Amino acid sequence: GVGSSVAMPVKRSTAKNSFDLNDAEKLQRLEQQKTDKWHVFADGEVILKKGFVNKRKGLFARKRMLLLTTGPRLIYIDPVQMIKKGEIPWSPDLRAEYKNFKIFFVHTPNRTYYLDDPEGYAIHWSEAIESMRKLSYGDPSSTSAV
Ligand code: 4IP
Repeated sequence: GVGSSVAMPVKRSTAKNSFDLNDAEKLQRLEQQKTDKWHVFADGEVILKKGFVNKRKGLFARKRMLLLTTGPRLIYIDPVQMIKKGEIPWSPDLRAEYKNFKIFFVHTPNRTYYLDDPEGYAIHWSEAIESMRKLSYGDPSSTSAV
């Protein structure tokens, strides 16, 4: 399961995974989230996972706060200037892959994002993103398997 990578588990027997929030749960989570300093960047979505990552582009890496939210969205923020810098565009073709404990990639049709989690939770990130993809767009592997 994906429970280990999620901060706040959701108690609902019918949920496919803990990112699968119903409307009431979403409202409750949004209410709780108002005190979170990153809430203003979440565009009214529920933050499902957040953490500092280094995003490499060219020679340099920039420290960013990465938010995985409902939507789904992947938003990154400059934590010094407190400015939203961009988003990793979601599509059914997005794939997350981890290289090791610190390094993971997010592949999109037009770009691969090179990310590293200095705390060593790269696996959690890639699993959370993959879970969100399957929840949002379906799991191609599950139709043929089992
Ligand atoms: C920048 O390098 C930062 O890495 C930007 O990241 C990145 O934009 C720029 O790539 C890249 O040139 P410098 O800070 O050394 O100038 P961020 O936006 O997080 O600050 P994105 O957002 O696209 O990764 P370009 O190709 O987008 O300009």
